Amino acid sequence: MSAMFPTTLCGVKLESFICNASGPRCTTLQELEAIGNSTSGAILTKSCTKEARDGNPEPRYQDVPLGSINSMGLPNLGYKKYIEIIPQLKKFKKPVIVSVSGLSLGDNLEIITALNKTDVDLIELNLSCPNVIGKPQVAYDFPATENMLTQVQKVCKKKLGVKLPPYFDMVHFDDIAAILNSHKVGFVSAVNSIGNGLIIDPQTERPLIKPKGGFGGIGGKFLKPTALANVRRLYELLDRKIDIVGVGGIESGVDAFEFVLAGAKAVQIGTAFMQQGPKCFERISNEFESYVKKKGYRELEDFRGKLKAL
Ligand code: OXC
Repeated sequence: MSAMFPTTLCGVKLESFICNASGPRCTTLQELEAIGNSTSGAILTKSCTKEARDGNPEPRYQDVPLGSINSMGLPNLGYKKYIEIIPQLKKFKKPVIVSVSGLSLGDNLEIITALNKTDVDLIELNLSCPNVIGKPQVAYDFPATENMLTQVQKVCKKKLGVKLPPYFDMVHFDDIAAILNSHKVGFVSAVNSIGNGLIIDPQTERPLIKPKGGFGGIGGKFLKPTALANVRRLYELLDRKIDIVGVGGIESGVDAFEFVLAGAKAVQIGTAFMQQGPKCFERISNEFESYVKKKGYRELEDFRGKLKAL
């Protein structure tokens, strides 16, 4: 195993800055243990809700040459189960992060209050799932996001991060950054999939996935430029005390390098992890190591955020 690049997220130490994204292969204890046994810098769970969910009807995930489309609909074991297995996950001696995606403000408050009493290291509050039928993405509604964070910070005793959707307008970057800067947020994970894309199979004349007439979250290569732009703009706008985790289309060491250059302190792997399994963390880490060594860099802080101007 080659050298890993350590980092911190709100003061919590990660042996490697390359971690799994919430979503693929992180729902069951077995899947989470496989992440524990990999070089992923943390174990991040599937977003949990108050009750267990089966999620949306299948087919609900498809790979395509430029990435993936999914409309999983938050299938998960329910937060109580994740609380029960935290002690087993802590045995891997890496930070355990629970992703929380309650279907209402009240659900989020209940889940976070329960997590306060556990050994979880960090909470990632997912305000950006595009696939729950009838539920808009909270983080596209700025007053709702403001209210959510105000209420959550009243109860949350753990270090809290927020999983953001991709933003596409400069004004929206300003709006979300102002909200995040005025609340007790320790990190942001930018970004979730691009919501409500449609991929059609011209042969069968049908969409690739079943839920919502084929509309789903777009991940992988399609997403990388948008994700990089979100990381970069948030790096410019957020108070330095808010760490940024880059996620969106990272499949190589060079991709990870670009995210750190844009300002990310850690990166998460979604589609590539889904496609390749837990070995992808070590491969991306090795590629990253040889790339930055060639450049003469020794640690992330040598180049983090230092994107050059043209
Ligand atoms: N983003 C999420 O936040 N959740 C999942 N898909 C996605 O793209 C899901 O469960 O649907």
